[in-house]
Amino acid sequence: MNLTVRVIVVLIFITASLASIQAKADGTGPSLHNAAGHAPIGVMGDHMHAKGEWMLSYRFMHMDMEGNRMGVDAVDADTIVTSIPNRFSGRPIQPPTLRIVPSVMSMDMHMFGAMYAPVQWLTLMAMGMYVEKEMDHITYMGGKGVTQRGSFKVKTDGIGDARISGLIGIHDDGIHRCHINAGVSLPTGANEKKRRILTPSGTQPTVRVPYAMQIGSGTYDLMPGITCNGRLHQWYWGGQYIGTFRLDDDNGYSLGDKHRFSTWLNYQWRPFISTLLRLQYDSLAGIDGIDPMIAGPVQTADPDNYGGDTLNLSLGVNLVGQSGGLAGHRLAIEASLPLRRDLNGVQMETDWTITAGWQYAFE
Ligand SMILES: [Cu+2]
Repeated sequence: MNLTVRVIVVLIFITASLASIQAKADGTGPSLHNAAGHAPIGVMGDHMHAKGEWMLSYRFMHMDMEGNRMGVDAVDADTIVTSIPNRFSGRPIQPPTLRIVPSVMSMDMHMFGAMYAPVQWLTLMAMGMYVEKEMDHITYMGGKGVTQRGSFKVKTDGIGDARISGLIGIHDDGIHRCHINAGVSLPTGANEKKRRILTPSGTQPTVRVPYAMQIGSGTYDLMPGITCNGRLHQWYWGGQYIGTFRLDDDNGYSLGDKHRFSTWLNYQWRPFISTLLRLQYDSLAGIDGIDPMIAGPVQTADPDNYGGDTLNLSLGVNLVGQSGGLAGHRLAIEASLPLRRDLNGVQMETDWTITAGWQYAFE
């Protein structure tokens, strides 16, 4: 993102935040104490709290990827290593095409959150996370052909990027409620992790792993957004936009800006249980720049093989405790499947994601 666009985004963000502070929200709306009063657990910053109310939460997210795709079409490993050019070709020992292919990847995220409303129109939110990633690779022998040399696994883990947000109420008419999400992401996650790999010539050097296997973005990100919820009888619905705009770069690059649109429908069968349906559309730009320490005949080392558009469908269940020791506790689960993926370059494809979480609201 160029500087002018960044400045404009920052100005819009500040103006919207200040304007919304004027329009203080008040009154009642969807209640957090019913199953219908919550968005799917995969949505962050979906609700505000009443003045003086706290919430602690833990979310676990698992993402599973297998196989590769170019644009919207699947592509197999033999085709990748015989036809996709290696952008580092021409440097010492770099073959003309890719020779290492990621086959399976999984990511686990443990997210710890806290929310507090110091006043009725503002809820503060902080989130920390611990991330674990695993990627299996197949290494092909030498500079050409489809003979495999072997396989290797890369594992990375660590504290991810921290997020701090203010949720500012801008509208409440008893049925509909809207707030601004004013968030920042801090570069607390590592982006210089090194691991041992297997090269086409059979050596096993320890190198800086590609962007996909790093834990943090390396950058300060602005995360502006808007969320609206509505409720009528047993039905609850909502929508959210959250952007991620990289404000700087680190090690010569920044990850792509992201736009995420989510919309959900929630039906409450009993006050303690509801089922949910959600559509999520993500538009992620490619990596801007390049880390000079990341190079190799593998798709993940090339910044052009990042970003794309995905549309996911999710199903979820919310359970909210109604009385006694269970009051204020929510347990929820959400599973997502991709409906459409249009990826830049050649990339692994996400097959499914599951998010489970616990939230506890108290005064
Ligand atoms: Cu909350």
